[in-house]
Amino acid sequence: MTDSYVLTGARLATMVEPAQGDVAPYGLIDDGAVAVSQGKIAWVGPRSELSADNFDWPQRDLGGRLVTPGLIDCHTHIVFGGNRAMEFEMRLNGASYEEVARAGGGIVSTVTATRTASLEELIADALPRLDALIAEGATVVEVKSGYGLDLETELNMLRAARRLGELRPVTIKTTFLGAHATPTEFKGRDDEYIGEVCIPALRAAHAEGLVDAVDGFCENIAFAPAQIERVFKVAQELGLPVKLHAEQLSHQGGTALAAQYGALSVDHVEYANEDDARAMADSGSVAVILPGAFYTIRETQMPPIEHFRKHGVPMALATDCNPGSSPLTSLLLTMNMGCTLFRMTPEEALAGVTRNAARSLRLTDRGQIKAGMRADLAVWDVETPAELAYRIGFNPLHTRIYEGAQ
Ligand code: DI6
Ligand code: FE
Repeated sequence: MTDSYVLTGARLATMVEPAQGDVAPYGLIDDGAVAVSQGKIAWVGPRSELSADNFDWPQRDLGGRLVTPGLIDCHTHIVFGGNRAMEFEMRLNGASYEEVARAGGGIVSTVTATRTASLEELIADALPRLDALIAEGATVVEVKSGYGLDLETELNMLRAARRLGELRPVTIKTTFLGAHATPTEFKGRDDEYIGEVCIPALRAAHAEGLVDAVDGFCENIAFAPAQIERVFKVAQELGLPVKLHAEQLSHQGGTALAAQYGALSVDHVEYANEDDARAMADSGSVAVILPGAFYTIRETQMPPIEHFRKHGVPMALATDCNPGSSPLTSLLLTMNMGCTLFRMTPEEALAGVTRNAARSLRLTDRGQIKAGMRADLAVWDVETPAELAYRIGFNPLHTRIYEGAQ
């Protein structure tokens, strides 16, 4: 396609912020047009308002198809070595947690496989996962470290993530997650791990330009708020934004800590309470809802969606793609799960993988179809936006447009 063109015959789910309360659901424009130039959106509106003297560029009629912003997966761990199918099978054959652990299962096995893999292998293993996301219209994918847990492998994971963004037409945002777990060699010495490995690795990764944000896992099986805070302090000193896996399996107070540090997002949050929701509203943090993990571990505590709604906390939805608790590479299925498991509305689900996901990554030019934004778009063979969340295991993507190019 030429540099400048106009898409017509499009039903646009613009997903613009309903700030004035005068926007239709989904920011819908029924018979819309989008003018694209130099990879950016130059104009958006009803086709009837598009005049030849405005945008006299080649037109492409989309035959009434639905157009949304390109999808954004704002929480993934797609870079890792090996997989955990063996332990999945062992458990379903009745093995206990201890038996799985003794057979070398659990997060430790992924750490071993990730440390053993070369940079090229990490990239090659992650590509099919990334391609699955792209095939459903993803134009931005966040990728975390956290399966290296030593300096060199944490850096390698982030290098692999950056390389993915060069190999595919997609924006990769990298997140340092050194505080994901304590590796076996530091067993029972969490504080030493934070001081001797995690923080030096963060500094080294930042010095190499590999870090867009800093994350941690605040949980009784991972790190306490005081340990996470040590990492957040360094992030703050380096001028890096923070986010946190918090209140996934129990209430540890991670959300309050994250809010105190102005976190971009607090993720999982099944066990968050109304005070946490208030704190997140005050700090402007996005609640990243991860139904794939909830489903996989057969959690029963639902995230407090009502509190988030009541206090105006923006909600995002993401795959949490990881080999243990969420081997999921579909944002469409994630949307369906957000609706069916958590009673999110289809409009909240779509906002969760577009506008609010962009916000959780501090991407100010994505996630909405609006003049000035990047022309990252998804064209779907559906009539209504609710169809995206409604179907299970069906991919109606027609065309994906990345920075104006198809
Ligand atoms: N939350 C989770 O559910 C996992 N990590 C995290 O931060 C599980 C990671 C794994 O089991 O590999
Ligand atoms: Fe995660």
